[in-house]
Amino acid sequence: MVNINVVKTKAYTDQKPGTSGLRKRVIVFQQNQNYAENFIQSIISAVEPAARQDGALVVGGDGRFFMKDAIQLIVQIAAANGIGRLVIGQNGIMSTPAVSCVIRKIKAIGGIILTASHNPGGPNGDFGIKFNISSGGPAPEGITDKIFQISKSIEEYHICPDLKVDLSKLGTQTFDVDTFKPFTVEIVDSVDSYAEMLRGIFDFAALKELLSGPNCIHVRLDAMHGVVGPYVKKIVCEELGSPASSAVNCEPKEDFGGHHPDPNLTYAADLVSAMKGGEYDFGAAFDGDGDRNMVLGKHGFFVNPSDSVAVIGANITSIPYFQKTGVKGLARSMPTSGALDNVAKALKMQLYETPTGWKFFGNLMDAGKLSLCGEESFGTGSDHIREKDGLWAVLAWLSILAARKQSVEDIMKDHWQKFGRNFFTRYDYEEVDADAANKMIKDLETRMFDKDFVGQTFTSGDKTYQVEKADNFMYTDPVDSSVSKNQGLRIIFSDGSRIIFRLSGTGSAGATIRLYIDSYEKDPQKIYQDPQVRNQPWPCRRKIELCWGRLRPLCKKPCVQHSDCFLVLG
Ligand code: G16
Repeated sequence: MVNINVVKTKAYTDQKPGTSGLRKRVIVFQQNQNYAENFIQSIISAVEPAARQDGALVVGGDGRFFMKDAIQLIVQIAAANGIGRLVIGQNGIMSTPAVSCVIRKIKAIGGIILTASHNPGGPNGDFGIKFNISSGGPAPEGITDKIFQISKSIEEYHICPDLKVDLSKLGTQTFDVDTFKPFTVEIVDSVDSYAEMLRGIFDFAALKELLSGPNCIHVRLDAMHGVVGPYVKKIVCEELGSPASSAVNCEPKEDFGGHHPDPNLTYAADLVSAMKGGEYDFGAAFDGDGDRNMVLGKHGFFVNPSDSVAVIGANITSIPYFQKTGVKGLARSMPTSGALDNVAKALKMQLYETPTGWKFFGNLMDAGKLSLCGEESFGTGSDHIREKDGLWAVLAWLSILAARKQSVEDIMKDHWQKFGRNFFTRYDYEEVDADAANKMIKDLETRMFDKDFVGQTFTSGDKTYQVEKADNFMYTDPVDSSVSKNQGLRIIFSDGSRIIFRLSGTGSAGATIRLYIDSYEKDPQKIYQDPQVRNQPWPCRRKIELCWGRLRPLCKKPCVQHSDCFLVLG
């Protein structure tokens, strides 16, 4: 018989889940007494007691430092709170999309994912705990608010301190927990259910031909020592026949090899330089927990994530899943470029614009309104699960390559010729003082709401932009009518070009200001410009840094007071 202890604890005030779960430095979880215990108890307390005994929770993580300790705590606290069954990936490993898949497959009441996504790991890095609901998607705001409220007033947690689970042993372990009926822990293969799901979505025979047939292409998939490694090896190499050498950095590591597991041009620089050599036709990188992806073509041709989802949308019939389900609608997060809108318009599909955060797509999918969606932050996915899905995106692109028999670059250029191009760039100002960042957003909002602002024109090069609308994005969910306010400041010009400012919800220290620029071009002579040059926010960028970075005292006014800060397009 396993005993339950009731432990008195002191509440913390900072356990508010961000865009996707609670993310903090590892030392915050490690050094603050009961910090992890409190949050895990708060998550489980948010699950109705009546749903616990017959319910299962899926648990998995991206392999980062502190994950195994957190899983043992989840086991002990779940048992003590009457959860009937836990399903855990072997050695704790399970990608975020795979957790979503398993929650849906076994009809679990939810899942807990241990990840800080693309943030660095190791003892000095970040850790995160995220709760997903029975649909397989991240908990919506109503539930994360409830968890936060509980965490602010928690006085005790329940735990079975003697209960230890061997995470390496596949199979079911059963425990007799005091008060409750047997508590079972099932350790499952991390890849099996997810691979089975992908077989039902894609034409594996066509992909096998593409990756290992007589006219095969050469791919390089870089897991950045995150959780996707075992998935790439098993699905892409073992099953689809790509050589073992195409799987790079595929051993999950607690510190991601000392790097940021962030699939973008900065942090996946090794992949970019390997691709430049011309040996590979297709390259991709994934983040720590496997939900983000970056796609590259031969010689390192970069596919912007906002374009990536648009290309998948325009070629959606290359994917058997959508031939069966039809296309119910498309969606993008607000800051994501309007490339997908152009596809939706041309193909007469419904397009939804949601706030940043994958959780906002879930309601639309559950209501049968949404099939394909994407975000500028390297997230792409569909209603096959309720998380973005890095490997799914790669197989989607490979399906398009197989069907069109063209290179990535040619597919992208054809797309721009047909739909026009949205030049998209994003600038991040990280770890700035949180109060100063909030003040900057407030000051900017005040200026944007000035009665003379709408209608003003700004000229850059041969282009003139007129402000058509300026607002703080507010979203009313079309399904449950819930309202999410203050989702980012938008300056929208009459040709659809946009400048957006918002504060990130995924940082672990201070604040991160994001500046997004999306400018549309349909002149075929101009669609091949470099977006970094076209959307250069200099000198705006420098002024933001001067104001809100280390040199703040040099500039007393918010930088947005300087009129040239708005001259960022062109
Ligand atoms: C999370 C969310 C995404 C969001 C991203 C960036 O991704 O799931 O929907 O776009 O954060 O959010 P922010 O701009 O607030 O930092 P992930 O991969 O970090 O879990």
